[in-house]
Amino acid sequence: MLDAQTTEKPLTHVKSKADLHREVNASGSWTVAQIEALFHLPFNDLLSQAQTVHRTNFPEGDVELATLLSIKTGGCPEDCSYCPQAARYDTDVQATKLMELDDVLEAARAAKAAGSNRFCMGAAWREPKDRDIEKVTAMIKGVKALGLETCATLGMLEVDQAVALQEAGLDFYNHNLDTSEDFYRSVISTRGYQDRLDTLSNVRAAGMSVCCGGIVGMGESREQRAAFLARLANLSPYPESVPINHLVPVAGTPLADQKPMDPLEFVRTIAIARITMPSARVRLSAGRQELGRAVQAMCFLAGANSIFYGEQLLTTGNPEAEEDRALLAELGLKTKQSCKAEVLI
Ligand code: SAM
Ligand code: DTB
Ligand code: SF4
Repeated sequence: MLDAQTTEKPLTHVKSKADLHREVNASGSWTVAQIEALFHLPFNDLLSQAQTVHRTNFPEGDVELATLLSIKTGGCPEDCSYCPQAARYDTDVQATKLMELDDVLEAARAAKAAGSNRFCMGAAWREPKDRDIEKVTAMIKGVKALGLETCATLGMLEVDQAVALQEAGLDFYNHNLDTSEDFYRSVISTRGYQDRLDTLSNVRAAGMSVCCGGIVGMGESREQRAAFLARLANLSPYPESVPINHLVPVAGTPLADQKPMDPLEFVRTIAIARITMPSARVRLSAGRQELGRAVQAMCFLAGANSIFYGEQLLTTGNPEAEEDRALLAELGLKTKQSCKAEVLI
């Protein structure tokens, strides 16, 4: 019988598409075509590549738990087509005033007690006023003093506002590109892509870490998804945190009737975020209730290593904390918090 090794010459001179991507991207920049080629890889090859990148960059394999709190809900003047908090859409969301400091701190204590390591405060503003910044800085100081990582998402920021937040102890600012520049125009008209890029550069200038991702499943094409991931990966440096939201279609918003995207395409998107932004925390964000356990498990395999934790996102639901703990335990995944505790012992 012929030895397989003699019949099948190792094709060392032929580079796979995946090898080409790795080489080209030693330069650190991604073209849309390269990312589209990743989307076209056989599913198992893509996941295997993503898992290798993941293990190299996160040998602990831990999952970060981030808790969200809506500190100011609804009544937003913007027209983001996906958002239940836009005042112009008739949704069930009731607008509220900015929360009181003590209530925010109580929620942060509860998040910490439940095992969360990051606390993210979200406000439905186009941009904060300076008097809002004063109130939010007090919240940041209080949350930070509890020993939690702090994150805020308050809309567009000027550089002096970003500096004030950083000085108060804000670790991360979340501001999403949301989608590709061309698809963006069909989703939001009240602010431009460049406004978002400007806020991100103000956040960087103030010395904070960037949390920036977006939403998939809004009806964008695969090419547009690739263009969106290329924009994120080509930010210099790329974001430390990358939330990938699956659209939650909310009644009353223009995207209420959007058909869910193919779950395998969602897993591919996560894998490509991992490959193109190797050391970022890739967060499985909105839409986890709809994804179910099996798809989430595939997302963890593809390199997701952060989730929003707690039964509420901003205005929509999220899996129960207990359900998430059970899922992570079943998959044998440690949390970032438990890894820290092991180090301390
Ligand atoms: N108002 C601020 C802003 O837009 O920058 C901060 C809060 S806003 C709700 C934060 C992000 O939540 C959005 O950029 C979007 O990615 C995500 N989001 C909002 N509604 C969503 C939905 N229905 N499904 C999935 N993600 C959503
Ligand atoms: C992000 O990218 N996703 C979070 C966080 N950043 C602020 C928000 C998801 C919101 C989902 C819709 C809602 O609950 O209102
Ligand atoms: Fe307002 Fe943010 Fe919702 Fe857009 S995503 S409508 S800016 S709260």
